[in-house]
Amino acid sequence: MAVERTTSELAERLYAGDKRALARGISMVENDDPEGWALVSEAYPRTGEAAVVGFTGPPGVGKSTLIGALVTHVRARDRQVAVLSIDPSSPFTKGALLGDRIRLAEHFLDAGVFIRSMASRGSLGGLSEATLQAALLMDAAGKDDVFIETVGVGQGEVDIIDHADTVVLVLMPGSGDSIQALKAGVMEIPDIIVVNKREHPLGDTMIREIKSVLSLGPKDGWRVPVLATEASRNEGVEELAAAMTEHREFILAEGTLAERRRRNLMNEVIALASFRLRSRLEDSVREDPEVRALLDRVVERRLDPASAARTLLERDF
Ligand SMILES: Nc1nc2c(ncn2[C@@H]2O[C@H](COP(=O)(O)OP(=O)(O)OP(=O)(O)O)[C@@H](O)[C@H]2O)c(=O)[nH]1
Ligand SMILES: [Mg+2]
Repeated sequence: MAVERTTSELAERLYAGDKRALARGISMVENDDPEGWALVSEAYPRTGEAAVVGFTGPPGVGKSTLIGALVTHVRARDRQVAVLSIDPSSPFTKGALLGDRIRLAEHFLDAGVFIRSMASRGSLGGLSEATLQAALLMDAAGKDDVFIETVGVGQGEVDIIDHADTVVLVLMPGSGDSIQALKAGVMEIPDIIVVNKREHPLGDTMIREIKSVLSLGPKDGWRVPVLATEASRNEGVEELAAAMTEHREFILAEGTLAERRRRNLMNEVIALASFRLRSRLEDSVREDPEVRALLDRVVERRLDPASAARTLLERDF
């Protein structure tokens, strides 16, 4: 007889911090498996405890190395940690995951560390959806810290960052991408800015440039610190960890954390609902002759697009 595994059994294992249960739950949500959604729904009341930090920045600036160093730092304080790296599957970052395996290698065997990568565009029609579910499961599994890594230069990374309590923008000196990120208004996003590879000759210049851009305006009363690190030698990592803690304390004290989470969760519900509506609509366009006939009438100029859309929305689908 096959062993029956109910969602609840899986949930119990998840709460106990079982890595395999967590891995399985994440795979289920990644594959849009209803059991995965049931698991998240069961585990949801247990979430909200983890400190979720998003790390974003151009390819190759040292995000993974920095996260690896931070993992060591938080483990020394006996905190449980999960790392979620979003693989953008871009030609520029080919091999990034293999690289992460190496950079995070020392942590793979640690029972207190869970490391997972996810494709940025999954079956769920967007990165944020599966990512949030994965982060929730990590939270429910008792992780104190959840670090999310995502590559970004412009606006694309904003949605993933929407799930973080604290956003760390990582840049490096002498990189066109980093300068572009500075100019692209990415400055609106971060709570902390890190210039990694600070040993680079242009390190100080970069820091000065960032500070002058920042002086244009504070963010919600929080002064965005600009830190310099050399992640590969563990330099400046203590200071970064301290800044992360300080930011968390600040948003907790100011009530910004609650506000931010409320906004993010509302956005999430709307995003989920829109995504589901959209796929139902697309299904009906494919499968429903009435809908196809409606679209044909638009093509034949007998019905205008807005009226057709209104008719579509009035239907039960
Ligand atoms: N010189 C120097 N090299 C570093 C430093 N930190 C990381 N590196 C190196 O920079 C390269 C890229 O580091 P990663 O940590 O993979 O960078 P990443 O931002 O995660 O890269 P992607 O995930 O591909 O976007 C690796 O070869 C690291 O060893 C640093 O402080 N100084
Ligand atoms: Mg990386």
